Amino acid sequence: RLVRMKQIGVLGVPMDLGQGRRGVDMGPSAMRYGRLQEVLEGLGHHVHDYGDIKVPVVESLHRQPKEQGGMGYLEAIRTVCLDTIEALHQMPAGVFPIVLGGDHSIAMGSVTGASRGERIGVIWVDAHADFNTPQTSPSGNIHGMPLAHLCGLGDPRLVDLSRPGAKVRPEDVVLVGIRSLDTGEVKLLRERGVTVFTMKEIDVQGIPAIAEQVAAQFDGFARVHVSLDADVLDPEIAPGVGTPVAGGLTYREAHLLMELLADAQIVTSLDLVEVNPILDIANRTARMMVELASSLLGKKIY
Ligand code: 5AB
Ligand code: MN
Ligand code: MN
Ligand code: MN
Repeated sequence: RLVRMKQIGVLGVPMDLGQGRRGVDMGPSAMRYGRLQEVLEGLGHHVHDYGDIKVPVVESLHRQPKEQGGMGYLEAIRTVCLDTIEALHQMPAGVFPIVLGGDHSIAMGSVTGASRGERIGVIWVDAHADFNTPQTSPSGNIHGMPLAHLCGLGDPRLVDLSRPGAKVRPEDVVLVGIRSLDTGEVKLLRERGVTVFTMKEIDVQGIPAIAEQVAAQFDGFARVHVSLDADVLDPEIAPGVGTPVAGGLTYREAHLLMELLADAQIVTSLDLVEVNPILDIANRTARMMVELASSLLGKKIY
């Protein structure tokens, strides 16, 4: 089958405020350097790069200590997410947005912006669920909280971005590749009825069966967003991440998931997040993310 040509809008969000390790703000540069635009144009798509959202430099901000009730850089993250939503709303309807992180806290902006105020399915491909609230978080790092906030749980300043309340229904969320959960997250995910495919399910059922269930769940949805965290990949093939967890997706498992989602023709927007070039080896992780985007966007070798 021929690739259906898309208008793709690339937006960089060089955010590193959601976690403690420096370098993840360079993710957008690394993926652009990894030839994202050329690769997608090579598939026949039209790509427009909207540049980067402005993110304050960490040294210029005052971090409130956790014990004083502060949550790191919450206000700055909130502003960046609002700007991300605005930038996505500026893209013409029908454009397929690819949002380049940055740490995963950007997804509160990208998913909200991509939803354009309507129902959206979310496929969260990650070693982690990112379903902590400020109350359950063991680290206080906001990159471990975006999905909970999208589902309406946690700090109202992050829940009520652009309009009050949840942006995503928990039953419209599927997690894939999970292998590290905090106690509070397990409880919340169960209570809210989120669909969770851990690495165990991937080992037992295989990617094809899981991709089929995901496609069935989102059949008929006008909008489905894939949020791809580089740490879902095995650290052996994707060393450039701040929170590596052993036992991740292999090269082929990750590509097959993207290829089968492409075949299902359900996905309408994408995040590529958590690439940290400082921790990487010769930009391997960024290039891997570019290749995965290419598989999701219809690359066929035969
Ligand atoms: B990532 C942890 N659950 O909340 C926490 O990389 C890790 O966006 C979060 O998936 C990892 O700090 C966030 C321990
Ligand atoms: Mn994540
Ligand atoms: Mn992760
Ligand atoms: Mn991470």
